[in-house]
Amino acid sequence: MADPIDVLEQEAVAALEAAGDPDALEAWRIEFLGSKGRLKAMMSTMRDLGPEERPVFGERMNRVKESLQAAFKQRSTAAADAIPPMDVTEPGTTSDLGQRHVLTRTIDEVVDVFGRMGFSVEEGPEVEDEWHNFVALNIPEHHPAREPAENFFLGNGNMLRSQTSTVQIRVMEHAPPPLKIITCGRVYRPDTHDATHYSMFHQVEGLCIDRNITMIDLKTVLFQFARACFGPEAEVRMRPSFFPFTEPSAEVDMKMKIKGRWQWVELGGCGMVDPNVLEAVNIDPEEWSGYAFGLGIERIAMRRHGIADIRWLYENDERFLRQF
Ligand code: FA5
Repeated sequence: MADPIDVLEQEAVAALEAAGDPDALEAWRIEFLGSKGRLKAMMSTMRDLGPEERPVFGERMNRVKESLQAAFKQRSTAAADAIPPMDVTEPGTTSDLGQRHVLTRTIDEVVDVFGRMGFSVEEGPEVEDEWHNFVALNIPEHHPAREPAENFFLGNGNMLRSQTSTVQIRVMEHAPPPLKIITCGRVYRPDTHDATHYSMFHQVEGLCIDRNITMIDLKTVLFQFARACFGPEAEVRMRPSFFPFTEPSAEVDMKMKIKGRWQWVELGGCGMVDPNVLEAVNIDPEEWSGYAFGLGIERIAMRRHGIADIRWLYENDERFLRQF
């Protein structure tokens, strides 16, 4: 009958030779040398032997174990050497890059154009109180702009701001004139969604307070903006209008080429800051005057990029957004 230690050793050596990769080598180690492996199992049969056979058995088993451990180490080193080194010059896997939303880019461009004309950027909260959204802006209590149907009131005296003109007040409350600022941000109105209206949209508001400011300064700034934004042939037109916080007031139209045809497009409102507004923030209207304007940023982006429907800006359809 074959000696069981010899049989185990031969089987182990043959299996080790057949194990070609790191996974197979690890499986071999567990099978033969592991704590529940075959060598351990055979070792435990020693207790069945007589006292004179035990040392011989133990010594043989130790030799087999040491020889298998050495063979395993040699095989493992050889297998590791056989793995081809990583080629760091190979092209990596690429992932899809995102890009900034067309509205974010438009805001950056608007800030850049006004920045070059000396306007600094201010910010204000989207949750506002009625003082900043209406009262200080000379919008009296029963004015139609304060109707619940025209606003998102929050029920605690606060509301979602309906215009960025709120930031005019916040800036003038905290900084003395002269002032030359813009602010870009979201505003909210319960308007029905259609191709040109959304219930959340963005405005850029400008405010300049200094001595001897006139409508000419206002028109010059809007004209420079139109040219920077819509090309060197763009023009600006002001149509008389009414806003409670400016006097006189005007609608701002810009003339631009759309699909090869020159068109006047309404972008916002503007005017000379009403003396009542200056008084509400303790600025002396006898000494200081200024202009303000507010333009719709979606409308600017739509005209610049030929986007026919404002709703597309908010659908998050990558096929649409990737075009810009
Ligand atoms: C105002 O909001 C005034 N605060 C502008 C102003 C500022 C006047 C400073 C004088 C001095 P108006 O409600 O017209 O004005 O809105 C300005 C622009 O916001 C509009 O011309 C349009 O471009 C844009 N806008 C208005 N409603 C929407 C809407 N529902 N969706 C998208 N854009 C809109």
